[in-house]
Amino acid sequence: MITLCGFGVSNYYNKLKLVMLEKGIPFQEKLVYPWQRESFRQHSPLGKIPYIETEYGSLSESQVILDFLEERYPELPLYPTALFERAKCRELIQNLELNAEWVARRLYKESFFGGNVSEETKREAKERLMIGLQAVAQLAQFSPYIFGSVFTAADCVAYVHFVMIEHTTVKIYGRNMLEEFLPDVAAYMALMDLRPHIQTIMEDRQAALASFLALDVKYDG
Ligand SMILES: N[C@@H](CCC(=O)N[C@@H](CS)C(=O)NCC(=O)O)C(=O)O
Repeated sequence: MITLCGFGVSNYYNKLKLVMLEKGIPFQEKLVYPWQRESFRQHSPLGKIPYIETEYGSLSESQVILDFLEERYPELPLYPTALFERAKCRELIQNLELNAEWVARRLYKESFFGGNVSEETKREAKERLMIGLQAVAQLAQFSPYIFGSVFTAADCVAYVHFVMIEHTTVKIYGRNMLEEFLPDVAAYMALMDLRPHIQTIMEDRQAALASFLALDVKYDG
């Protein structure tokens, strides 16, 4: 049995929870807060969540975990079967994470956690985000799923990160950069919102957010 460790406010945590729900993998959740990092650094060297505990040992980095889960549980695959298509799907995922979400993340301190980010960081992040979103726009298909006619791992990644990027660009720049670069995104998110497992992770996220806010701890992502 896989144990998913982290907390349900995290988009990287919810990416893996969605993957396991969609693949029908039996798993349990263990509440681990990122600010308790010294207590779990042996499982996740950077002290980041999520990480998983398995019968083999623990594993961190959500994309590595996703690929492990795909190989460990090949029934109900979340990647295309053809070799090159699989690589293209991963190319889209990498751009979503490294060049879009990871850039927007520099602004979460202000967009989600009540802190302040410098004007220089905002300017720099905007430029890089434009480049990243352009790359995503070039690779995304929205037909109707982000990588074609079948739901894939890229949808598990895109959905959770789009929620964060949209909120952040509206809050920080007063414009929805996601919609500017990806005109099909609203219809896509509406389609995804119909999926029962997406509804589960979003409901759980609301509950996790309420518990987190009640703790009144200092955390900025
Ligand atoms: N590249 C990592 C990113 C994970 C990540 O940034 N997690 C955040 C929560 S969403 C975290 O642990 N933040 C606390 C920290 O960086 O100290 C992955 O894909 O798992």
